[in-house]
Amino acid sequence: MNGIHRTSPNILITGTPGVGKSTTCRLLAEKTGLTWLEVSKIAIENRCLEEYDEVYRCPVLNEDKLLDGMESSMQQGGKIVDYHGAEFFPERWFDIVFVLRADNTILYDRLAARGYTGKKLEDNIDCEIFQTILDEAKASYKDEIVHELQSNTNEEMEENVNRICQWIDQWKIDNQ
Ligand code: DAT
Repeated sequence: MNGIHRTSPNILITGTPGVGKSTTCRLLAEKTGLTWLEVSKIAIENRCLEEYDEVYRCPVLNEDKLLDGMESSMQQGGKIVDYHGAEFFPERWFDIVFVLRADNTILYDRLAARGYTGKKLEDNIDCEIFQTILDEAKASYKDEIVHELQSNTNEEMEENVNRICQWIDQWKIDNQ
């Protein structure tokens, strides 16, 4: 099914908070003209956040409502989806999945700079150490479409963006 009805690919950019998803997606959208969809923002705009989880100090996401709201947009293709999770999207939505990774100390500094503290900071660092999102992506999509990319430095970010742009160009040639 993947890609058959689309003239431009759908890409999932995932990874622990702070690994560089937003920055990478912004650059990619500028370079390629594809549309960057920030799932966390869509969840707020479409009122998909429900009761509050006291332990994690964050609202609970109504996944079905979120997915229903994104479906027609995803069917059009040409979307770069940015989310810190990989498992609840329909597999058919994506032509490729990139999991951004960062070293723990670098990630720690980025999240501390963002104001994360205590359990929230520790949980996110653990998430990266245990490669939770990479495992989630591998469990949710075919192995051959899941790619891990290091995102510690600006040079690596630039390389990642260029690599994804090349992949998009090739996809368009292959799917004309
Ligand atoms: P995310 O969207 O995954 O939460 P982000 O794009 O907001 O991450 O990045 C968090 C911060 O880290 C931001 O200040 C930019 C910086 N950053 C991210 N990736 C980087 C990289 N590869 N090199 C240097 N800085 C990076």
